[in-house]
Amino acid sequence: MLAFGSNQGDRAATIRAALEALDAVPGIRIEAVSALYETPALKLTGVDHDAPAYLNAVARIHTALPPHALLDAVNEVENEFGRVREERWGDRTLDIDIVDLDGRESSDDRLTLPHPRAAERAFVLVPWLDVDQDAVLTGHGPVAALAARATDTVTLYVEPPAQGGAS
Ligand code: PH2
Ligand code: MG
Ligand code: MG
Repeated sequence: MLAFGSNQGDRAATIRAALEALDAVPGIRIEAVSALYETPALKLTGVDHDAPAYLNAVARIHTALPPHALLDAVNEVENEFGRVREERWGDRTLDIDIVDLDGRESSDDRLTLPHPRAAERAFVLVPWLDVDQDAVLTGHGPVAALAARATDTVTLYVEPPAQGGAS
């Protein structure tokens, strides 16, 4: 499972384009995508209602790539969409996190699986339920139970209609 977040620029367009770019990588197939959710920015100091809100989504993938090759591909797509690594948890055009890879548990200096903070983030758990109601987060239990406990708020995002066109 991959999680997408954006709180800068055209958030929905960026997430959509990133999904397409990843699906085009040999060895990665996007199998299912959640709805988009609008979520207040979570900073190291807590929820920051003054920062631009995020759009978040998750995608179920099938991949033939080993974890670090997948991470390389994900980082490349982040860079392609203008991600600049500055402040930790700072505003960003695109963040893609590997949340879970077939229940694998591993950790090194580049990648920890499952994602260490996924268990308490409604902005990951709620969209995850869209693509798999029975999902289980390795080491933490059913995603539905975790989502019920998470305290951050997520709102289903309905895209504004395109301007112009036929009337
Ligand atoms: N990602 C972060 C930090 N804070 N807040 C929201 N609402 N959504 C995110 O995806 C997010 C965040 C670090 O990756
Ligand atoms: Mg993240
Ligand atoms: Mg990240």
